[in-house]
Amino acid sequence: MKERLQAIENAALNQINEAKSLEQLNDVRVAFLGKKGEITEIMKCMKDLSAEERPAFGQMVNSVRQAIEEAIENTKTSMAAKLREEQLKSEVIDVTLPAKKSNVGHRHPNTIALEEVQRIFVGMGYEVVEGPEVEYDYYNFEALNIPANHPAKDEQDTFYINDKILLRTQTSPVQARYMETGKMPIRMIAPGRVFRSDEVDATHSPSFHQIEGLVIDKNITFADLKGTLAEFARELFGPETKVKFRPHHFPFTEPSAEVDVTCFKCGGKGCRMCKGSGWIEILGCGMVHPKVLENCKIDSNEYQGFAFGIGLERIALLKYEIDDMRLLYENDTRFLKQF
Ligand code: 2NM
Repeated sequence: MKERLQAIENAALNQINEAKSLEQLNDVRVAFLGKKGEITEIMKCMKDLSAEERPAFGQMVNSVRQAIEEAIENTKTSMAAKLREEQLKSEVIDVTLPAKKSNVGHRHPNTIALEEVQRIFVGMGYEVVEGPEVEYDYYNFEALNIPANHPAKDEQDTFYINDKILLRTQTSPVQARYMETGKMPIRMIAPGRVFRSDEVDATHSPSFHQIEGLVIDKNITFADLKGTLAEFARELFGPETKVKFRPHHFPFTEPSAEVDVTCFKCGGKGCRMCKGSGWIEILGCGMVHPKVLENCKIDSNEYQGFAFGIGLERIALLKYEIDDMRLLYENDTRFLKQF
């Protein structure tokens, strides 16, 4: 009996030694310690032994079982360690390799110009207000005193969604909506994307950006308009900048004007930048038409105001001396990086 047990132990230890994988090791465990394994089998001999022989036999079997279990456990541990080592070797990371360069982006010239304009007006106490790009015909045209037969309303110039809904052609509908709320006084700018059915060229795009301003209060005059825009021009183009108001026509303002500034490049002498005139046009403006005030539920006897509209791209092109608007939309990083 003793010899048989010893033979079982030897055989088991041999097979454990030879096992090449965790699976094979498990097979050995089942063959010797499993429910139908050799150890279980030999335990059945117990019944043939006398009561005196049984404890010694039981101890022997247990010590063989323990030896096998231990051997399996140890082999398992060393196999796992070896496996892990191989895995680490195959997944080696070279920490001395230079890191991938991450490209930090930078603000678009439009954004830089917008933030500059916003900074100036916020500094004068203006609120920045946004509104929908898809707008009612009513707010885009009718409320602003642009009649149904006005050429701007032509399908040639405006993107219509249907009879009543369109892509806004200006940001003044934001101001019409704001006036309707009845919050007085108003000092606001409305920046945002606008749409006009234009062919793309160096100075036109079907989608561009505007910043429109609006001030409504008691006793607002054209002098307030002039002073405000002159200060704006000086902040944007430098303290020596002069402004010139040329009479113009807009349906939503009366009187209306276009504003030129002295060329920031030549100071007014005339150069390539200002095409020799010494002046550069930068915006349109005027006193808000009483009809617009009434349309927006404001008593035009009590309140007056002025408004202006600035093309953002125009300011960006001027400030950064870019000669083609398309460059602003191509998003070639080699170009954008320069500003
Ligand atoms: C311009 C020129 C003149 C303008 C008018 C209004 C409103 F909502 F008060 F009627 N907002 N913006 C305006 C006036 C815009 O753009 C060249």
